[in-house]
Amino acid sequence: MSIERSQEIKDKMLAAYPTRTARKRQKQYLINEPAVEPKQEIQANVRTLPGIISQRGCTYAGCKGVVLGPTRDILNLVHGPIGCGYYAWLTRRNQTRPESDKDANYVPYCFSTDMQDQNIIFGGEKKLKLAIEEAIEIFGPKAIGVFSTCPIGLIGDDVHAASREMSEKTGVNVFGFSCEGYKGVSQSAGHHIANNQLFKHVIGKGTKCCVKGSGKFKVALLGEYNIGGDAFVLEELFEKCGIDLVATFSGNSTYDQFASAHLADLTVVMCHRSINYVADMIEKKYGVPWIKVNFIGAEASAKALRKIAEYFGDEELKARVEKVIVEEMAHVKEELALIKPKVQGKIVMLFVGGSRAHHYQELFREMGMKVVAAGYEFAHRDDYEGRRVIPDIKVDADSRNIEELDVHPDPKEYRPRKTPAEIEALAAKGVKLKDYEGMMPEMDEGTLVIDDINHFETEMIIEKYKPDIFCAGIKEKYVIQKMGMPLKQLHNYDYGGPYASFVGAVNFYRDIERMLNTRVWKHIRAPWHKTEPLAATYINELAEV
Ligand code: CFM
Repeated sequence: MSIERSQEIKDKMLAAYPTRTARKRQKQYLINEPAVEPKQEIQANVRTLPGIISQRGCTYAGCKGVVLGPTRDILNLVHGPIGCGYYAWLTRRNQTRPESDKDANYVPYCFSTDMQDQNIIFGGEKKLKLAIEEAIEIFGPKAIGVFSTCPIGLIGDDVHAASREMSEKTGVNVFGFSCEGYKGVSQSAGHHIANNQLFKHVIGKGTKCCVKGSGKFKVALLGEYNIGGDAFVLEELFEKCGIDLVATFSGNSTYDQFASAHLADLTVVMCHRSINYVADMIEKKYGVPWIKVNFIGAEASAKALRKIAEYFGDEELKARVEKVIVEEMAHVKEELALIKPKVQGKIVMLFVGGSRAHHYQELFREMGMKVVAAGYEFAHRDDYEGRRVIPDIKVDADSRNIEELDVHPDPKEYRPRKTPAEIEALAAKGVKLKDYEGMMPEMDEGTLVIDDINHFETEMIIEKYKPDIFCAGIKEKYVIQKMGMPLKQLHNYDYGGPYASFVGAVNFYRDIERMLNTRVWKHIRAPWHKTEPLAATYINELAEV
């Protein structure tokens, strides 16, 4: 896509808006020029313009739904009306596998305080404490998370005090989240709140006896939420390589895993947006460094494994990793040889969350497909431009609203895993700690980057670019499919997946090829194709004739 063509489309989209809206909106569009200096800057993580119909979610969705949702033995209690509680309920997204039938699994349950009018008027803390007591009595969980919904913040219930009181009374670890839906500009605020509370109340509480495996290579995997079973295949992959997965945040996870994540010797981060805060805080307090990885795509998975092996610097591990890559790649290459000729050159657009719009570009690149436009719903500038911009990101009233924890090295447990000289040597080998370069440097020149895309813009870029496939979520799916174009959901994978690791890549190649080449799209005729549009003439015009 040429810069001129993208510019033309950008101008057309902006022309539809009132001047003030266009002025604000244009800061969130960018025609990518990765080689240009100074580097381009995009506006992100700001309030959605009123009336624009964003695809974003709320703070409660980010905290309860995303970060804590997949945890199976923390009882997640939603403090609020039952409408919000609906989202505490069993979802297809969160798969989990307890080790035995006797192990706790609260994923299929919905726990809510079911606030009624009179609780809203007179306060709901009493009801919350009773609900906590009842939950402990019936389920006997190791921990309870209490999630505040919008009305709770409005009436001023103190979920933290109530949680503290119940913790002291019962001995169960109960902690609250001030994750009222309106708290931030999107679900991103909810991620941060979830990170803070997990760090304050869970991480670090575990001891060595909680850690599975006794191997030399202990890793905590952050930002992996087991969508479509991704965590399951990653667990298998790590095992094959002889790497011990101490904890996953939070796909297929347990409370004990979270509690002992600081005992790993390396933190690897998949979704940077949702959990980089925990990775940073673990490093500061316990001395465990973190690296950014991506296990979406076969090449990406190989790269991630090599990065981990290089970090540990153990020759045996490196050899084992290479052997696994060769084995896995054999199948991948076979499949790619069949699929690639059928999909090569097809055009893709991805507008997803805060990391997948980047991660899935690797998979499409492997298939020889072309990404012409991409964007996040709620990511920050660092996810677009790289972490180097973090010091320059303006702190506004909305981001100031979210607590920043002041973290220091733990006097007893801080143990730097690498010396400064080792860190330097790793960087020289391409393993940069605490680094993420973001999505834009990996996208082609002339591609369109749009933050917080709305429905009008979605339709516009589809009309202008005519992509072969659009990747987004359920809110966009049927509207776009009615245009006669396949939409691949990347929030929950429709009915497919897993897509992580080498096995996942093969699943993805097959699913995309099927979606692209099925003839069903040619048979779809939008309603406006079938019916003659209604036409009329003014009566007074007729009278004049
Ligand atoms: Fe991270 Fe996620 Fe994502 Fe996200 Fe999400 Fe998600 Fe997502 Mo939907 S944590 S940013 S808040 S990878 S729910 S599992 S798929 S928008 S791109």
